[in-house]
Amino acid sequence: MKRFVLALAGLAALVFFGFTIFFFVAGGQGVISAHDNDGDRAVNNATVTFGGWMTNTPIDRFPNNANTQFPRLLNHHRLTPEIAKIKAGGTVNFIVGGFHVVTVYDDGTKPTDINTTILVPGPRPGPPIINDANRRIYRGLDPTLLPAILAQDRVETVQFDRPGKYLVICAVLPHFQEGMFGYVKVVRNDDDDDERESSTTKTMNHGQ
Ligand SMILES: [Cu+2]
Repeated sequence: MKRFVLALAGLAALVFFGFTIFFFVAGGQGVISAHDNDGDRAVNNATVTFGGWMTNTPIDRFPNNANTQFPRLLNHHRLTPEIAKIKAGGTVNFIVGGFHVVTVYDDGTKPTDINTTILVPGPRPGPPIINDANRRIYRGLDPTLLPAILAQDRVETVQFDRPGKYLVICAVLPHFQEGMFGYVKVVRNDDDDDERESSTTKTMNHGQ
């Protein structure tokens, strides 16, 4: 009987130490993958196409001259993608194609919040430009003042530190009224589901 009790105790001890070792190893891997993720979190950016030259009707912008360089009626007044998702601290590269004004409003601003009766005072060339500064956190370049080479073909890079959902509009009044707006969704570094998936993959790879 005494031997039986000893054997049982031995078995219990083995099971206990087995689990302890298992959790220790599993926990260790978790720490390793968390450290790996820290490196990934530091950098993140998205690309948003801000208008674009359409090809349903052939466009020939070559050679550069006033008649063919900017086919105004053949421009796609949309943001693609409409919602860009980045991590806090990341950047969005707005690739501008056409006569547009990149304008970003603070977290939670809705398109209906924009006062379209406030316009950049004239007289000035081109279409009216929305000038509602309330909650506006970024306004891009005025294409009417840029050299032709940059006026309708350029990149503007905007950085976002704080999590939130930021409204991005084209401030050219008729474009905004057509629906030329989208959002930048900024998530906390530890909020991203994709990151968790890659963490799992990394943990599995560590075991191989
Ligand atoms: Cu526009």
